[in-house]
Amino acid sequence: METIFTEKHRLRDAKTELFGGELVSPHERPSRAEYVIQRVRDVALGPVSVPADFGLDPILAIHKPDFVSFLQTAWERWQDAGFKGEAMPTTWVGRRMSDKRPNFIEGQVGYYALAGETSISGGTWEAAYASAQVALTGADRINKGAQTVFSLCRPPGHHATSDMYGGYCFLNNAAIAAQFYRDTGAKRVAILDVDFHHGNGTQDIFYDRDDVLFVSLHGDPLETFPYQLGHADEQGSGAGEGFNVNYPMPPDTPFAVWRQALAKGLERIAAHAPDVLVISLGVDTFENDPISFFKLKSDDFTTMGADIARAGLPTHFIMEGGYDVEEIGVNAVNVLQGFIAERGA
Ligand code: OKP
Ligand code: ZN
Repeated sequence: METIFTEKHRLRDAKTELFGGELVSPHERPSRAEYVIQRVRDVALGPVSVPADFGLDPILAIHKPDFVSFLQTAWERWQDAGFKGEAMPTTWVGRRMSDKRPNFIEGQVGYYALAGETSISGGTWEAAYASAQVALTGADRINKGAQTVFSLCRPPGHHATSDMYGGYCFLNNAAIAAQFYRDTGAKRVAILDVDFHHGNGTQDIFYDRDDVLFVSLHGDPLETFPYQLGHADEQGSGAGEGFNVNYPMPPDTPFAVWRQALAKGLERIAAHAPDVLVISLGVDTFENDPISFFKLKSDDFTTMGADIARAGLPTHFIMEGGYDVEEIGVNAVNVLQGFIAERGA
């Protein structure tokens, strides 16, 4: 299996995350990707390639132009305003308030943030852009006939909506790849999100569409981030009715239970008969993840990869979360090795 990776992910290196009322060193840190690429090399998973540049157009097919301009300029404008720390929201578009976009950067940060933990720092846009290109390059490989590919994206993407960032995400890499497949000939795409957290951004982007099926397994949003989306009764709207499938699960869910939801999700995906399957691959379902509450063990990730392989579809793995940093390489690559054991490299 080929891995797409760029060192440009290091440009996303914020100093602060708002966590429990403190500014802490971010859970989503550069060493995450380094542990994963090291493991890819240690087990000789396959070739590692740098991404090509597909430009802004496939990003703008998902994200609103004003949001992209905001991400491109936010750090500079925040500094120009004289603020000393990293850019973080202090205001919100609360219930029954105006949806008008403020002019001043402080107000714009609040306008475009869906959560407050994620600071914008120098290099964030450049890394997010490169991460999207890693996803697009993977999609291009599948389009050229690869059965599978691993886009080692960082920063992650599944919380980002068409016009909001947060939850460590800026551009929705999986959604950008899925739309790229549609725009290059695929009739139907399925996205399976196995990250511990609900992929609220991906759900929101495709909620009224029947061409991109979204299936997500995640911690019950009544108990964990992103809190305001991911319930089982969110099934799509309009033409998209029935094309959004959520499996929220409670604290301490073990793999045996999680795997039953995976089986149901894969059945729904088979019924959709997609041309390609995109996996939002978070490994924060791990038992020792510091911010999550499922109980998967390292070997379970191998089984997960084999289960996904048996769907028999061209499969594009896109890296999302996983914060037990020293184990993230083993756990993520276990999924890929489980896939290969079933289907070949
Ligand atoms: C990004 B991805 C923990 C608060 C953490 C943000 C989580 C973002 C997860 N008490 N909030 O892995 O889905
Ligand atoms: Zn997550």
